[in-house]
Amino acid sequence: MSGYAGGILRINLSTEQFTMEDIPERTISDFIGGRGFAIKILWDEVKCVDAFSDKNKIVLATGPLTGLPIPGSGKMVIASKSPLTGGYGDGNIGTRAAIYMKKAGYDVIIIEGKAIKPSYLLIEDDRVKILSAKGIWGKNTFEAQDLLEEKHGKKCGTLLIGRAGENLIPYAVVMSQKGRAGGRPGMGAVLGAKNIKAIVFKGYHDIPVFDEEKLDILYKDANRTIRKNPNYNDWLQQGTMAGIDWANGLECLPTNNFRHGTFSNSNQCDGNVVVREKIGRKGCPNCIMKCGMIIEDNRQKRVEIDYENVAMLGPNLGIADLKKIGVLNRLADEYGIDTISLGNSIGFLMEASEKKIIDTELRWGDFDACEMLIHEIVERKGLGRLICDGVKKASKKFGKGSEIWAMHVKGLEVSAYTCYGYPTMALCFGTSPIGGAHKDGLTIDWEAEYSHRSYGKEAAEEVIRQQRIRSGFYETAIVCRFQETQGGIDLDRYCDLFETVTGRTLNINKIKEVGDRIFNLIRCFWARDNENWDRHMDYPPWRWFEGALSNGRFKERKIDKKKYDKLLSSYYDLRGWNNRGIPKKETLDALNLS
Ligand code: PTT
Ligand code: SF4
Repeated sequence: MSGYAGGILRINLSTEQFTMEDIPERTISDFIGGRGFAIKILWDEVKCVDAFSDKNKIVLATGPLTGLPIPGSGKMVIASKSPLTGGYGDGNIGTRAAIYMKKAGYDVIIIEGKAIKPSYLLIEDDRVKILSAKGIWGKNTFEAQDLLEEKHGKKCGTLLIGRAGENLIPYAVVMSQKGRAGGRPGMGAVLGAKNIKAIVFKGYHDIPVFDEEKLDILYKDANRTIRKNPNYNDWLQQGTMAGIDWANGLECLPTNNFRHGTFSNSNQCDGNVVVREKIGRKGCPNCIMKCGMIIEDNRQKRVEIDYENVAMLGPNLGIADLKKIGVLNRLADEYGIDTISLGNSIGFLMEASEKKIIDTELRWGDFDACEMLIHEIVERKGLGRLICDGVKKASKKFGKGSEIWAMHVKGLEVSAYTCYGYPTMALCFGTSPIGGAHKDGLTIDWEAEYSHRSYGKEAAEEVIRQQRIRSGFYETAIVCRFQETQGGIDLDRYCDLFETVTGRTLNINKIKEVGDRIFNLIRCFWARDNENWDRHMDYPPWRWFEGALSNGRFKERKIDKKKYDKLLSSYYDLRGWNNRGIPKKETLDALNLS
C-alpha cells in the first residue's frame, strides 16, 4: 500500500511474543496515521488502567509521509496513557528511528506487557529481539546512545530513556540523537515501567510510493521554495530561539513562575546571543531547516537549545546567562526529563520558598540550586522529592493556596507562554488534547493583532481551526509543522505530496474531518478514564484568572473568568460537546465514531 510500510508489529514483553497485524482499510481512511492510529489503538485496547501497570501500552506510530523525500518527514508519534495526567498523552519526535522503523516494515509498533528485567529492543527488518540492558541501564542518554551505536553500528535509529524514565519520573521523555526529545506527558516513564531502556531500529526496505518520478520533482521544488522563503536565513541563524525576543516583546515570556511576561535580562539569553555562541546546528532527518542550535555550555559540553527549554530553565527561574541555562538543558537531556515540566516544577518550588510554604531558602536566579534540584528530582531525593511528580501533585500536598500558582492543565505543566493578556491562548492550553501544551494551537500572534476578539466566537473558531489542521494533518501524515510556518510549504502543497505518495486524495475538508475525529476520540478517552470529568478540566492555571501582582505593570493583567467560561461554551458548541465538555452522541455519529 503506497506510503505505508506494511502494518502493525505487536510486541508482548511479558510473553516475548511478536505478531504482525494488518491495518484495516477503514482505520487508514478514517485516521490516516500517527496520532490517529495511536488514539484508535489506545481507545480500543487501554481502558481505565494504571499508566505504570503492564496493562498500559506504548504506541509508536509513523505516518504515510514519514521517511520519504518530503520536507520535515523525519518524525514519529509516541503515545500512551500518561502517568502525569491520567489521560491521553503523546509527543512528536524527530529521529532517524522513525525512518528505520518504516524501512524495517512497520507503520505502527504496539509495546505491551513488561520485560522481566531491564532490557532493550533490537528491531531489524522482521527480526525482533529483547536483549539485556546490562551495561546501559543507569547510563545517561548520551552514553547509552554511544554504547548502542558501538554495538549495532551508526546506521540505525535509536529511541532511549535516561535515569528519569528508569526512576518513573512522570514527566520523563523519550530521547534520540542526543538532543531530540518527545513525549512530554511521561512517555519515557511508561517505557521505564516496562523495563525498556532503548529501542534500536534497522531496516533495509524501500517505502512504496505511488508516483516516484513526480515525488522527486515535488521534493526538489519544495526545497527550492524553503530556500527562497524570506524567513529561511533568519531561521538558520536563530531557529526557535528568536522566540525569546518575540515573547518578551509581547509580554508572554514566562518569568519567575509565570508571574511576569517580560524578563529584564532577556538580552543575555536571546537569539542574538545564540548567533554569537552557536557552534553548530542539528535537527531531524529529512530537513533543510535544521533548528537545533548547538552551543557550548558553562561546563564545555555541547547542548542543543530551543525556545521552550531556554524560557523555562532561564527567565522562568530568573536565570539569564545562556551558558548556565545550557548546563540545565544538557542535564535534562542526559536524564531524559522534560524541560517544560522541569522549569515549571522548580519555579513552583522557588515560589513556595518565597512564600515560606517550605522552610528552605531558594532564590530566583540561583543557578547552583537549580542544578542540584535537577539531580534530586531525578533521584527522588531531598527537596526534589517534593516536586518530582509534577506541580499538580505537589500543590495538593502543599495546600495553602499553592493550587493557584501550580501552572498546569489536567496535570501537564504549561509550555512557555504566560497568558494574562492572551485568553485565546489560554483556551489552546485548556483544550489541548494532552494537557497544558502548545502543540495543537498557538494563537498569540493572532490575538496580538485582533485582541478585541479574544473572547468572541472568532477566538473559539481560530483555536479549532488550528487544532483541526495540526491534529488532522501534521500529527497524522506526519511532518514537522515548521515547514509551513517558517518554510512556506502550505497545506495545498502537502496535499499534493500526500496524493503523490499514497495515491489517495486529501484536501482541507478531509483534514478537518480527520482532525475532528481524533479530537473527539481523545476526548472520549479522557472522559472514560476520569469519572469526575467536568468543564473545570478545561480551565487554564488559576493564576491567570487572579492576576499575579498587586502593583507594577502586570497589576491589571488577568483573564476574566466569566468571559473565559463563555468562550469555553462557544468552543463546546462549535465542537458539538455538551456543557461538561463531553462529545454528544450525534457528534460521534457524524464522525463515524458511534
Ligand atoms: C515538545 C516539547 C518542545 S516543543 C520543546 S522545544 W519546541 C522541548 N524540547 C525538549 C528538549 O529539547 N529536551 C528535553 N529534555 N525536553 C524537552 N521538552 C520540550 O518538548 C521539536 C520541534 C519543536 S521544538 C517544536 S515546538 C515543534 N513541534 C512539533 C510538533 O509537536 N508536531 C509536529 N508535527 N511538528 C513539530 N515541529 C517542531 O518540532 P513533544 P523534537 Mg518534540 C532538546 O516532542 O513531546 O511534542 O514536546 O520533538 O524532535 O525535539 O522537535 O520550541
Ligand atoms: Fe526538525 Fe526543526 Fe527541521 Fe522541524 S525545522 S524538522 S523540528 S529540525
